[in-house]
Amino acid sequence: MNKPIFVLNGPNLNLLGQREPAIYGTTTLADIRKRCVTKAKALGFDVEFRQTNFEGELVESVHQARTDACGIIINPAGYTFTSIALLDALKMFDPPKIELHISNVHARESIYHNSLISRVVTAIMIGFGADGYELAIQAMAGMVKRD
Ligand code: CA2
Repeated sequence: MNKPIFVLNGPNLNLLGQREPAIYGTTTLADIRKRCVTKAKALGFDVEFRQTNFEGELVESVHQARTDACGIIINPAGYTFTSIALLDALKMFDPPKIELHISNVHARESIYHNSLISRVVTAIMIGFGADGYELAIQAMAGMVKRD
């Protein structure tokens, strides 16, 4: 049995589905979690799904993933553009890692254009809305099986 896929979510994503539906859709994070678990199960994987509003907690989840996860899918939300601590933690995680954004960040204001973490991830999933999470699970399962 593979170790679980860690799906990590950063600040404010707990409010998904409650504001700005034109950008982020109407799906809640609880719905996304269910969809990830179902998709992963069909592919023979478990999911450890987390959300935090705290940078250090996100860093600690990445540390834990070094021993407990087969891969990381991470939507760091606002920390994407500010967190060197998260960048450093992800550098120390060797298995596959996917950066995910619900919205197409490149079609938005320039403050959302310069991800600090893109340079250290294996792949990026951007702009597919909530569906991106299931697509990322599928892609991650493929990468882990090939490893
Ligand atoms: O598109 C994404 O997934 C983002 O990572 C979301 C972040 C934003 O800073 C990134 O540029 C792109 C913001 C998350 C804000 O969460 C909300 C939750 C509910 C309603 C509105 C925003």
